[in-house]
Amino acid sequence: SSVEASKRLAAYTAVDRHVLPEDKIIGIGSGSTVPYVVERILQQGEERNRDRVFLPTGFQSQELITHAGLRLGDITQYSVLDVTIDGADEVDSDLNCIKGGGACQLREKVLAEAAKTFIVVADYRKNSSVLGTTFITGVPIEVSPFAHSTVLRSLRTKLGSPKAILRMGHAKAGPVVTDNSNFIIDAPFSEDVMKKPHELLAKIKLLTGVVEVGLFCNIVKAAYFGNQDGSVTAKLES
Ligand code: DER
Repeated sequence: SSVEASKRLAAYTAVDRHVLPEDKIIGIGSGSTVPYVVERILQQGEERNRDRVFLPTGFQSQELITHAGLRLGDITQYSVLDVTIDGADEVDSDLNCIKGGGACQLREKVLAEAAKTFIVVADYRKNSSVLGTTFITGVPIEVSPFAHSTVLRSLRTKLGSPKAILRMGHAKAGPVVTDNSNFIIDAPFSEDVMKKPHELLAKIKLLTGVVEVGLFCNIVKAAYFGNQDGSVTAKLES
């Protein structure tokens, strides 16, 4: 389908431009686009990948790395990564992202911030101008289970997200539990609020019990979107 082809296009372009021979410590994100990133890195050959190490952003990412026969690394061994590549749920015109559709945003943001270069790869559906217009289920917020009801109440009554909701499992009774044993709240906000994601991020982060917020601001160096016509759109840090 053209969505999968566009994911592959974005991933291949990003790897070709940003995973260079000198890049050895590489962060691998989560979701359905990053498998194409690993696919392209494998095509660089065993010789090139022999002395590289790959850091995962969660269980799914770890499985992707180990099943590809690539060497797994731990963030505690490396304080800086050369490059991290990850997907996103939506990217606005200033390279701010909503992330956390896969409930992995805590480790994703750690590896994104620890990298010299953080790159987003996505299909055309994620290419947006204002956050919240294509990804409409809300900002994913990882919370301590103990505090989930108090955080929900604050979001609904003080931060302007009356429809904030605890993310429930589909093939699992009860709420989704993250790789860090926390819960996820999805909190939709008005378009005006989403036009200033940095301000919203700061407000949500201050709520007691919030572990991490799926708003990535001033972190992305470049985002690549595969298009239905086979072209690639690049949004670059200005
Ligand atoms: O949860 C995330 O932020 C992931 O990166 C994910 O949402 C990206 O999704 P996709 O690559 O499967 O579209």
